[in-house]
Amino acid sequence: PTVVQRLDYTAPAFWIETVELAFDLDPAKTRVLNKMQVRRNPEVPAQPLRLDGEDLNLARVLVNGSGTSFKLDGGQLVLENLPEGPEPFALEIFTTCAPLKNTQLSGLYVSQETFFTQCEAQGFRRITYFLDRPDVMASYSVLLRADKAHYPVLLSNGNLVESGDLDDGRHFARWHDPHKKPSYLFALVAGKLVAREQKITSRTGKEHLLQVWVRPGDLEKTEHAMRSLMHAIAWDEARFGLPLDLERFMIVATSDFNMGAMENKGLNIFNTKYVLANQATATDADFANIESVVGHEYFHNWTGNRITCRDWFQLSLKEGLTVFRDQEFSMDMAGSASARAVKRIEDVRVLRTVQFAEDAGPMAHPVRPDSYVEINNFYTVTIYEKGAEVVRMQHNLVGKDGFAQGMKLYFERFDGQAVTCDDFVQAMADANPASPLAQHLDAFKRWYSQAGTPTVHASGVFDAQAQTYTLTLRQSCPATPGQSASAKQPFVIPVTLGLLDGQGKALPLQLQGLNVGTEHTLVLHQEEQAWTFTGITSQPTPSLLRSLSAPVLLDYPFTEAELLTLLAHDSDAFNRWEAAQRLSLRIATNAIAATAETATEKEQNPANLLPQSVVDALRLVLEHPQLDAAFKELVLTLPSESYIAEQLDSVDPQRIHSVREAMRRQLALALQPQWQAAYEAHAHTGAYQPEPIAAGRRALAGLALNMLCLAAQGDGVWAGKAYQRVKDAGNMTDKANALQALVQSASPLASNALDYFYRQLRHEPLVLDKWFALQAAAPDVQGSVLPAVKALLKHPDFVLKNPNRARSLVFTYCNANPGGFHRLDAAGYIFWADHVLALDAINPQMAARLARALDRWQKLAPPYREAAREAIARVAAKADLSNDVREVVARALG
Ligand code: HT7
Ligand code: ZN
Repeated sequence: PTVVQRLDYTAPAFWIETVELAFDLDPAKTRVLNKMQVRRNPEVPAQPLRLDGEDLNLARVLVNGSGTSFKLDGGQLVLENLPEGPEPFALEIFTTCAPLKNTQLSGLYVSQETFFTQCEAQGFRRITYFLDRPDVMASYSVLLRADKAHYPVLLSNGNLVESGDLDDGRHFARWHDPHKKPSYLFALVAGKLVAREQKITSRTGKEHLLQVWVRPGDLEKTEHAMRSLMHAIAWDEARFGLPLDLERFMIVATSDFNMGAMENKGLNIFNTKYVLANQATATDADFANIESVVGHEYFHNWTGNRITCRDWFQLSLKEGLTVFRDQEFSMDMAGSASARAVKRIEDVRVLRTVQFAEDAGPMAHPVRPDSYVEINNFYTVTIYEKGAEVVRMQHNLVGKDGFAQGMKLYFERFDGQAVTCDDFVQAMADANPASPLAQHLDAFKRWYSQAGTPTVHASGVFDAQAQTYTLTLRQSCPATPGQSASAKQPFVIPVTLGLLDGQGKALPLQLQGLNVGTEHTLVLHQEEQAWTFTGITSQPTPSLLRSLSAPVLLDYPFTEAELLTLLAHDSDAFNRWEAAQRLSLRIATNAIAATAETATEKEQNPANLLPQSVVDALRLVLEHPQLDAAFKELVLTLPSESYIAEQLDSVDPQRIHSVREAMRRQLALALQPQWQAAYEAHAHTGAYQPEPIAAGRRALAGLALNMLCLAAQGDGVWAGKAYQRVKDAGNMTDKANALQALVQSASPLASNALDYFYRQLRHEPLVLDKWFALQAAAPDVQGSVLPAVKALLKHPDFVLKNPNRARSLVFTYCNANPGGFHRLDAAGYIFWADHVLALDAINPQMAARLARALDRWQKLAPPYREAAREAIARVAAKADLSNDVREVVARALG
């Protein structure tokens, strides 16, 4: 397979100025006539025009109305005898494709008798021959023709120009997009759909029509998506002065979709999971995700669509920035400082469990990668989440207003263009010339070019006589594929900190005689630097990297007393949570590492791993009269098994599982009265509203019920209450939490409850996904999960071809149930390999995502390691593997 290199970028040899597409939509054979105005790029030496194409049947090519010679070369259509000179010429290409056979869900496909397109990153070439690259921006006019009875709604980007009836029961619609766009933003939809509509007037007095299109019957589940869209529009205008630039903005939902959603200009296409919600079918997390994904796609309208990427190596230019924007949107919508902190903790949890693991594994790559085989493999947590952290650091280095100024300059310079990550950060620095970002710009850019998670090693020295506290920070970054540790240069790392006195009070900070308040951001830009705080009269406790001010690991030898002080008193809610995580993480990793000979007395008694001091501190949090329920739920949740695994050099997944379970059981038993009180105080939240305070209360009630069922070993009164709640709960959050409590405590009532849930909600596809996922994540009592998963594969509601369903069962088992997946008999790995191969024949993008479940096999302890390697090798040995899967397994094997 061809490796694409970032440094090989050259401008296109031709520009495509206008595109007129005419579709005769037919599921078996759709005809596409593509008329383009093309001109040579005078800045590039003359060469043949090479148009991308994939899975197309070519019927005819005309240049200025006449037939012409052409070649087909490795999927590309090559035209050599084109008019000389700078004048545009007309190029017409007539092709057909087979949407019904398109199980990859890239290009034009059919889902539930409706046509959809997915063109990012390289799906447009599966619709017609084209310069399918993001720096070729054209004006699009689209004519759609289809049978009217089967496809009464015909949608494409921009504005509806004309529509009407044709012969033979067919009809047409003509759309024109007033904005130039790259081909990856093209979209069409045709089918039996209905819309929730909303007219809005922007601040400038312009009228806009908003529509959310769904299948008939789903309309009442669109209220939250529409409300989220209206909030997103208002937010972008208020925070960044970016208005909606379209008369009509449409969202369409489909149940067959490879990712979450797609920001096609004016015609966003969404996975139903991120559109459809009512209280009976969607949890609080679903409601929050809908708000964030609707916001994310809408924000792309400026960051991605108005200014797009020069090439796919710049993907984080739009994705990192847009994730940062959706995170800020969700925080602003959440309102209170505590709710903002909760959102930040949730985001950091994903970053640390998934992105840090990616950064430490075989698929590690810089935020702006240097090479790829299959671009679809690079829609990663590094591009998205780490990319967002890199933008967040810029935001923090220039300040909120400075960031808004930087965005303004970015749009003044580049609106309507396809640009690079460097262009963004340069605009940010130029708009803030006195900022630390501008001061350290070249070094800051290393966040885009160097992969790996840096560690900040911190040490502090208190000098009682001099009344000073000297903090020394040193940074290091491990080797990553293609980048040795010694070749890496220092990153620019903003470290936001405070110092607490013995009573946990924030100390005033003085640096070089200057008062800098009680919180300050140090900028570590060399390998090692030290700062001396003056006027410090007693040994302080440092609260470092507040709100995770940089995507780094912190190595500081906290004492238990320091962590308990931070947990009880830090003014930074994030670091309070962090202190609890550190306390339990340390206990878990020590217990996991302990052998029969080295184990302490506590470690020999797994029922008692957490010391009384930690249990007491957690009890205080749980009983705290002022803390929000959502925050309590986060503090009382132990670090996940995969996060614990990341801290270890040699991973025995079963050992991690049993140690964490022992700690969970200890917390369940030790805090039983407090769990009961928490449940009783929060179990009933009144009329359902998907807002952060009530959602936090439901989350804490859910955790409490889980713990109460666990403490009772899944039996007795609490299991009975949970079962009743599965039956009675008036909202999906409480119902799903109660079902989870029964399943996770392996209660004898779990099976009846699952049956009840299924019978009640079997007609709701998104709820069925939850039902499959709950079972795939169940505890592995006597090796029961894999047989249960295999039985569910045969369930009449299971469809491997449907990505949501495959994710709910197969991906959940392989990615989210380490205790069930990492079996001593290797049957989990065999199952994984079978399904990577089965999926590869249907949908390579999905197969490649599943393939990543064994990314970290090198860390596994024997016998898991060898068994996992064998399974990966079996996949790699398959002859006709897709490039997608081949790239992942080849990198895994090293
Ligand atoms: N920009 C969108 C990416 C996306 C995508 C990429 C590859 C294959 C299928 C896809 N569906 C959507 C989504 C986003 O980040 O907003
Ligand atoms: Zn995006």
